[in-house]
Amino acid sequence: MYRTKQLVSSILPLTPSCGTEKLVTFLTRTGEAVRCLSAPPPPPTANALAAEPFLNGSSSTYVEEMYNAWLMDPKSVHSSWDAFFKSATAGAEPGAAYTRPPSLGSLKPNEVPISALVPYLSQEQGLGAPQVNEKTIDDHLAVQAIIRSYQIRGHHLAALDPLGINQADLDSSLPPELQYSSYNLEKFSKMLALNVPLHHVPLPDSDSPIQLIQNEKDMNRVFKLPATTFIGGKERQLPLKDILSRLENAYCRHIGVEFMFINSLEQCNWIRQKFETPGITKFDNETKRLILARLVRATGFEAFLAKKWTSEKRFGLEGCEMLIPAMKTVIDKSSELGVESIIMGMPHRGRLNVLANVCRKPLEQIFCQFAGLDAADDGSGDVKYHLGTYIERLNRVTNKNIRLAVVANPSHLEAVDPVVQGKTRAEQFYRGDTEGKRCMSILLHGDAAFSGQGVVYETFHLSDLRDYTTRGTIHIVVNNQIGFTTDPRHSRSSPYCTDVARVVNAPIFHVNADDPEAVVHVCNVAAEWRATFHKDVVIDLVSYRRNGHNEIDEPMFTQPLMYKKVKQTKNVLEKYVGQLLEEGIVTKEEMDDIRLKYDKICEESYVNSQNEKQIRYKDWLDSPWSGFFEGKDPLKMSTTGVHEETLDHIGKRFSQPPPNAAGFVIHKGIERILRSRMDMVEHRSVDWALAEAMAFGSLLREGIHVRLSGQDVERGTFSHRHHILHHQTVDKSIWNPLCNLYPDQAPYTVCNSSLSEFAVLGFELGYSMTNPNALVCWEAQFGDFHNTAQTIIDQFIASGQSKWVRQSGIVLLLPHGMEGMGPEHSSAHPERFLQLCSEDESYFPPLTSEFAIRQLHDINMIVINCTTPANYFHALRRQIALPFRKPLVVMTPKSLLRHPDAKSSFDEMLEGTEFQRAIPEKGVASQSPENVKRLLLCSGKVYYDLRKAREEKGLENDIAICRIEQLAPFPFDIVKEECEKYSNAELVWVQEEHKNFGPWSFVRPRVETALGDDSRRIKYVGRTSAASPATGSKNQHIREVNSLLSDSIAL
Ligand SMILES: Cc1ncc(C[n+]2csc(CCOP(=O)(O)OP(=O)(O)O)c2C)c(N)n1
Repeated sequence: MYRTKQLVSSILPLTPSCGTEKLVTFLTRTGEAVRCLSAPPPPPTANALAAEPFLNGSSSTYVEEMYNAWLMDPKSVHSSWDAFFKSATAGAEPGAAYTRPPSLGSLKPNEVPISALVPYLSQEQGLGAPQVNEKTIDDHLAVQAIIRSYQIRGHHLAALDPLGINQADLDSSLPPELQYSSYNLEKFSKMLALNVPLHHVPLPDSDSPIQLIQNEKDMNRVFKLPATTFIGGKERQLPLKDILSRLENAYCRHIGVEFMFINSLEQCNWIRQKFETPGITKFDNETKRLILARLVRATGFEAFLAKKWTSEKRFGLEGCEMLIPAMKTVIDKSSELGVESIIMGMPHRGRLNVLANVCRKPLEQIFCQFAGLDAADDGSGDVKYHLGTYIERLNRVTNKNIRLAVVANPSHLEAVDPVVQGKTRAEQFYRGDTEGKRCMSILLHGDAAFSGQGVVYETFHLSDLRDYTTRGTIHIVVNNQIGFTTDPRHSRSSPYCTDVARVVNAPIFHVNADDPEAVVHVCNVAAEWRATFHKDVVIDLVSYRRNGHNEIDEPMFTQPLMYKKVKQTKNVLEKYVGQLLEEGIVTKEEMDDIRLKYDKICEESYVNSQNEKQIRYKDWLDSPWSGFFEGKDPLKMSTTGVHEETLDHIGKRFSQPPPNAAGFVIHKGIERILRSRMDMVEHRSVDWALAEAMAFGSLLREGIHVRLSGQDVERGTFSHRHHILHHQTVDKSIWNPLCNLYPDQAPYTVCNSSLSEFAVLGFELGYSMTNPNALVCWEAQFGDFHNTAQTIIDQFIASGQSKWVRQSGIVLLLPHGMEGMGPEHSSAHPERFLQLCSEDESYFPPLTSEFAIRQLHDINMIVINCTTPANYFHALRRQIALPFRKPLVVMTPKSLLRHPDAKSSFDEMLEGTEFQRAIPEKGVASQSPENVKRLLLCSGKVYYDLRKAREEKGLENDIAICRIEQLAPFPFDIVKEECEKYSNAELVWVQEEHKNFGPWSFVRPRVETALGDDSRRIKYVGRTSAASPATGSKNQHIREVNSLLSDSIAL
């Protein structure tokens, strides 16, 4: 293996991007001797590549495999390869070492006939090459090419569609590599038909090798098998007819395996072995009976629902009932291999069946969902096929405990994918399951959604990232070959609906879902693949949909021919029963008994469900936080201020260079930043970055895990954070001061994410769902980019608790501010978050001591736009101090990160201090409020501009400014108090954003509610309404700012 690597690395790329080229160069050099092998050859010229058309990416892998096999045993490869490698390693002239294998068709102008090899081979007698018969080389190479062609493209021929009308790859043509006529095996022609029992549906104009190789004599010729096939079992050579029939069996029956694009020989060989080994798909009778029993339940469940609720939508599984045995197989096998917890995400199709028969959720609870009962707990609930569940039970097959969770999801297909991944990752983290051996995820997809929704691609791209990987997800596609009413040919441009998975080198197992044993085989292989390589894998259950999109839809309107065929097709249970009866594995009586038993179970549960008077949303919770709420006063919060010593300790650690400073070279600019941080600490003050570090650090000290994720968050988009220091001369050598604050602190993770908002925010949301005692923050590069993750915000963050009683304390950090950076780097659109807040604009809650916390308790999420680092510090800490969890949306600053006035003293963060929902005027105006002519209410950075403008005009006595730090829930009480205090003042709301953006429309009715009488109004000062959030012109921006500032203070 090592030698292989050495040679291959000398002929394969040293740089990752030009792998094939270097091998090509080696094989096509025209002047230099082979002894130059150890020196990297120059990049190939276009001519050199054109000279050897066989050298494409996959053939170079093939050559590599041949070489690998040759090294282990020169006799294991065909003598032509033996000769080739001997001469190549002995220094043959370029072009002399290699002659083209037999042509796949007629010779092209630049192709070399095999005969050209013969003189060279005879010269090489001294090297021990055997006398080679040209025809033997031709035929062996042709057979090897055929074997490889089946491995690469056999799936195109597989009979995957249970209806027998569509090709899963949307292409009915036969790949030329699998046409006998493509190979120059002239002597095999004029032959008799070979009678190989093929079970797949014959292709139109069938021209596959097996059907066209017709010479009984040649079919009996024995060929040596290359090391890259396992069809021989223990045999190292086989007659041609066996080679072909075994290849057909492995690759062209009911399983189509796509894997040859994977750039790992070990992984390719692993898969070949799992599908090619003779007899590997055979099951014992016990397993067959288990598959049957599971199929009975899957089918019986849908039939029962259909019987009881004829006109209810349930998005039944009919046509793909094998999903249930498939999932159960994946779970059994994974449990056997050590997995203890499985987190699942899935769409509507078959969801109730999965809950009933995979998770074994009590049937009573499922049936109650059809009864339209009221809920016993708070919340608005969701339709039954969106709800989650969590169950811990004994896996009867492995006799081990297993935890199964199905994550609740919205209608938005695939949006749950990253959420599941984040939740899985978090669970692995808390279990210390660093290799993903104990906890894993399964994602289910519909065929149309899998290829259509971009978040699938975004989620795949998280699969191999250090801080986001879940060490392999098993994807199962319920490929019913239709999306609502749309045919696949109109819903995707890729051949298969699964092609998106190829980007991460995931093997894809297409399987005819009407062949239960084939399905179970691929599921076992998928689970083993995950356990072995910890990489994603896809199972494509090619099936059909027996009913319309839902049970009330008429599919004949749009797919008349398909549905004609559906009506003529027996369900998979009937087919499998037929097979097992024929094989004598079950009797008809037994079958009737099994069916009746399940029907009885359903009936009994149905009767019990009739006694239920209420449903409980809590029964459908996917992430129970056992112990978190118990014994807590829901309206009592712990303090957020900390000891001076803590601030000092964290501040100093955060400001120090790495401990081995002499050996760890940091950038001069970082040295300056650290010095200025240290200076602040010594003067007991903090800027934004320091306050954030102190919030994180103090939570870590208290045992709270903190995770900060997003694009470029390690440094910070605005180069202010620098949580990771990089050694300037040693690659990958880094220092993370916040991981090194206290010996017994909780772990801190800060990680630059992929360039995705949808998947990464979804991931962090999922991460936050696992454990309430963690601070999980996602930062957008600029606030407005959150809109590509809008589904996560609307469907999960804003409404998750109400729909699914699921809480999350996730923090969204959204850089916001109108600073002349153009339309897309200015506004984080606070108005959108405010509009999603559930608070009633005209309800002034009772003024009790619990006013603030009750507001937090009752709202769906918190939106803040603070002006001081200390307030940011308290807001972050408050996320954990609360006795419940709410998402927190923070409009974070840009220029304020370095604004000399935007600093706080340690005094504002010490014990006894807390988050300030609003910061009233504290200057001279507050001492003579009756003289104040105008009270400006504002939020965020504009405060500093207003303060400066007021000062420049000497209006400190006339104008008071009150900052609304927490926009939602709205500080009605403080605003009321301030307005009453300045009873003679005109009330003005000032914002930087255009009138139709920003908080104005949210604030206005609330100020009016706070005022409580109609005599006083609040006036707007700010930019006018606009289509674009900000101008692209610097000058116009300055004009707009000047205008709004002068209007604000114009008395
Ligand atoms: C993001 C999104 N867009 C549109 C829809 C509406 N919709 C619901 S189901 C469906 C078809 C889904 O087809 P497929 O993924 O093949 O799953 P199937 O229903 O066939 O099981 C569509 C378009 C949706 N739910 N989510």
